[in-house]
Amino acid sequence: MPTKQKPKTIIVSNRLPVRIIKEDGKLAFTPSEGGLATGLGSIYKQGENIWLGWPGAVLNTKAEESQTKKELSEQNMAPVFLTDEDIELYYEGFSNETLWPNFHYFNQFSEFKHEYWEAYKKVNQKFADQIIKNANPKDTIWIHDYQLLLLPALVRKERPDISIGFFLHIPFPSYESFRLLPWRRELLLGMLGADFLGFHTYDDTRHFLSSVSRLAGVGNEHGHINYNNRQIVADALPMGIDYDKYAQTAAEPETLEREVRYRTSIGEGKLILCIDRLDYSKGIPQRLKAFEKLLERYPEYKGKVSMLMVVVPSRDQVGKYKELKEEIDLLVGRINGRYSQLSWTPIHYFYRSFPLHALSAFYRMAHVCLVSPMRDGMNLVCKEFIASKLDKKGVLVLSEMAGASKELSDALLINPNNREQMVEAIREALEMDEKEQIQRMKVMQSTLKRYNIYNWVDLFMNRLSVVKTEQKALTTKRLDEQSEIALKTSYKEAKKPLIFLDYDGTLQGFYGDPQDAKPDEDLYSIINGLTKFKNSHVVIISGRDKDTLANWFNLSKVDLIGEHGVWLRGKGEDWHTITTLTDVWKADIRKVLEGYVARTPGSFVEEKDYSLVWHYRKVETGLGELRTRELTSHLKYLASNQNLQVLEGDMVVEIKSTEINKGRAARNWMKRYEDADFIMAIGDDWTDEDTFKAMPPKAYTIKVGSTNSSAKFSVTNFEEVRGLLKRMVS
Ligand code: GDG
Repeated sequence: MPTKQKPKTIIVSNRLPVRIIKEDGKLAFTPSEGGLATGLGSIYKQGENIWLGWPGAVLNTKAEESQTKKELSEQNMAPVFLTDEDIELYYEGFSNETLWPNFHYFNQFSEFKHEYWEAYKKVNQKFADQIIKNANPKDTIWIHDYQLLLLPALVRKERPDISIGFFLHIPFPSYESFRLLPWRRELLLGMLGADFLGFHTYDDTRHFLSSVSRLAGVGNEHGHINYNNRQIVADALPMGIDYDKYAQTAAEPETLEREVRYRTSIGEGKLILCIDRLDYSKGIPQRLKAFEKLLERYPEYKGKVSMLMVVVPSRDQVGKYKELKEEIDLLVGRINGRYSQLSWTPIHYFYRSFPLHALSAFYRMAHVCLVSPMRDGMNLVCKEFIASKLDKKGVLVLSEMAGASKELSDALLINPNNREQMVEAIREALEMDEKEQIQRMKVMQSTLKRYNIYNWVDLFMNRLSVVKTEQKALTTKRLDEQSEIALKTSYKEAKKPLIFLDYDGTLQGFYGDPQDAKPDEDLYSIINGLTKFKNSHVVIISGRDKDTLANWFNLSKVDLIGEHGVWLRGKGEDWHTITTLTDVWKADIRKVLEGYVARTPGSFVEEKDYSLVWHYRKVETGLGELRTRELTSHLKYLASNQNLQVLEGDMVVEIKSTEINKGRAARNWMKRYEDADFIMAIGDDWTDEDTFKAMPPKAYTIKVGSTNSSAKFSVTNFEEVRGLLKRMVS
């Protein structure tokens, strides 16, 4: 493993931004500058940073491989070599025949083949091995797209603390589509190896979070997922384009010359421009049919309006793509055959790609840009069209199924399945007055200028680094020998110690029946030891109901705080409460909970004075977690306007008033013992986080279990807590 270098960034994607051409047994390397490559250029070309991926050709000899390695390393790239079989099964197979259709809601085309899956795992591991060879623990890794969904977790396994970002360029489908994949859980757990996950739209993010919650049993709070003691964030970060590059290209002499040339050959009629890769997700036949309908319904456009359609060749040897190509050829032939005039062709159709200046000339010439995919992660063509419109004249007709529609609400938005609507939108675009065209274009241009590709790259890297910093802040240090000595010293020197102890999971383990978790002799003797030590005040601060606590600790000289802070009682005193509370909400929520009990064998409802608790410790593994997800989203909806909070504890979901929390009660109790000169709080679940946060800076706060906490220290389990408490008084 390389060490002691400055931290670097490693970009990882299936393809490197390079083209390798084999000619007469020689290899030639040319950069392929797509939008992503341009944006990421500001990163991977710096210092020791690299871009890692497949170079785009299968190499046959070791000599070819070492030449490729050498030449690419001069351009800050590192190759991952793939075989013909890898490409066939991992790339064309699992990535493009399984994931692509599923993620674009074309499930009828999705192939579920075991050999594809095996190859996908194997190639993701190949990528992981290359990363591990290159990566230091302080490096940042940014992984791109659906071909590498397993990669984040594979890297995480070998480099537990490294920063990993992931961006998905295609849609993340709704749970209802994603759940159809036989390997759905493995794919999600693979993605959860990342620290920050970016998606083009809020809907993609929402779909991802819902799948994580339902399939992996891991919930989230506003996109923050706590998984394996790591705080992961998922968010929408729509990708932009290199705006200035497209605006500049549109003004270059080569573009203007081309425009003149093309106009001379096709005449001055209005143009509807469409540019896509050959793919069923792009809605090409649907769009052709809409254009045919337009000519049928509005014959005045004959001879005056043409469609300029560029379809970039892709996978046309594969069955479904071959069929699509044939369908497009037939439709274009039919429409042109039916409507062509000697001086006018309805559809100018090109099945090939063009250089950038030709594309730019097309963007300039187009009166309407028709972007009508059935599904598209983002779609950059529509953004490039807008950036190229220097005179701000032209109209974008955009499918609401493209991610870009969320940003470009000044386009004419259409549902690509609604032919009538598409026809009328094209007509509206053709007839729109110039003032309105300019008005709409202005708004879209200023959005795209601001949220350009460079801004996107910066935002992504910043978010990732913030997530990582927050993670570190939340990672609690283990209570080691030295810290324990300091704790004991300050305890022994104190005159008035105050100790807050949570009960379940902190002083006692968990039992199927919560009543079985009553204190044992060992625990009583620990508590008695603590209460006898100087003028100690020991407070049991628990979610338990007050009667149980009173019953269990009747003979101990402890203060009690029950129901997460509803009820408080100093030793020898009566219970009192610090808030005026109502429980009228209980009847409605109880009904909901009982519905879940009926459907979930082993679960039950506990009623406390001011809260209701749904317990699922005895429920079949997996089912309880699944129901919890369902129940919490159901309850959050119900609770939002009733001043209630829904808390997830250890195998419980608790509903109570927002006014109640342990922090508030602890603060109240600290006022009572204002002269306390040693304060300690120990707890295991996230209701105890409120206690930790209420503590003064000098207090010792100790989290039991995970290390993800705002407490200062952590210990592993309740046995360790007991050990510590015994040593404190010995
Ligand atoms: C994925 C997602 C998401 C097209 N024809 C020619 C040509 N192009 C260029 C366009 C544009 C790019 O190809 C296609 O843009 P997409 O947005 O469709 O991007 P993809 O990489 O195919 O797809 C997509 C994107 O990732 C980014 O996250 O938007 O939803 O599927 O830049 O200009 N370029 C040239 N000649 C052509 O004939 N030179």
